[in-house]
Amino acid sequence: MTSSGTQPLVSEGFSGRMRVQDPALPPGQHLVDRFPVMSAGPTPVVHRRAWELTVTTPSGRQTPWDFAGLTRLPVEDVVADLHCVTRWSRSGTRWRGVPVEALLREVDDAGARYVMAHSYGGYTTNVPLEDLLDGRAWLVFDHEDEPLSAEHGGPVRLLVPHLYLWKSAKWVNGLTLMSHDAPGFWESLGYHLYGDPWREQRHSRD
Ligand SMILES: Nc1nc2c(c(=O)[nH]1)N[C@H]1C(S)=C(S)[C@@H](COP(=O)(O)O)O[C@H]1N2
Ligand SMILES: [Mo]
Repeated sequence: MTSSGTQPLVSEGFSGRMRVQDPALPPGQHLVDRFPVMSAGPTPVVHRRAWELTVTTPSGRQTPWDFAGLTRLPVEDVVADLHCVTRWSRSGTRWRGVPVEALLREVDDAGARYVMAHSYGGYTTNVPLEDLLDGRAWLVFDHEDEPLSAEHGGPVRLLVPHLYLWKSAKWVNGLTLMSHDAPGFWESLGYHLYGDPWREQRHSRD
């Protein structure tokens, strides 16, 4: 089986199993058209008006944000490829949100090297602080020109597209700056602490 033109080199083959690696995708990933919902628990329903997020510094100082405050920050349109550790990827997904940097700029991050993202419902995931800076991570609230649906993390989710998608915390409600790294929910269960899809950092020993 072959594919050509702009079609990626993904072949389902007659067995439905054979896949040719697409050089535009991280190793072991294949493209899907639909947007799967991957949630470890029930979907919290939080309205934009009720949404709150707390930024906590290493010294314990807290800065609260609400939706109106978030959207007063510079809003950006983002096009990103998504890579889930369960091996599906989506290319060219469109989002609107605020760079995480814009929130962190307002706080004293002295001594901070890592961030724990917290979600409504208790989900957590850890990311190095520098990975949230320089236009590489956003707090997003629109997807494909629509308000982000609850099942995909609305009203606001973290988007860190250069890491596996489990790092993109849905229903985000906290960013805690830390001096040392610590595992979040999936990382405590054996997922990689960093999660670079291009280096296939799926599990802690990868
Ligand atoms: N709060 C929260 N965020 C989460 C999850 C979750 O269970 N709870 N699942 C993660 C995982 S494993 C993936 S692959 C993506 C899935 O996002 P989607 O449901 O929009 O596809 O969300 C990530 N963020
Ligand atoms: Mo995932």
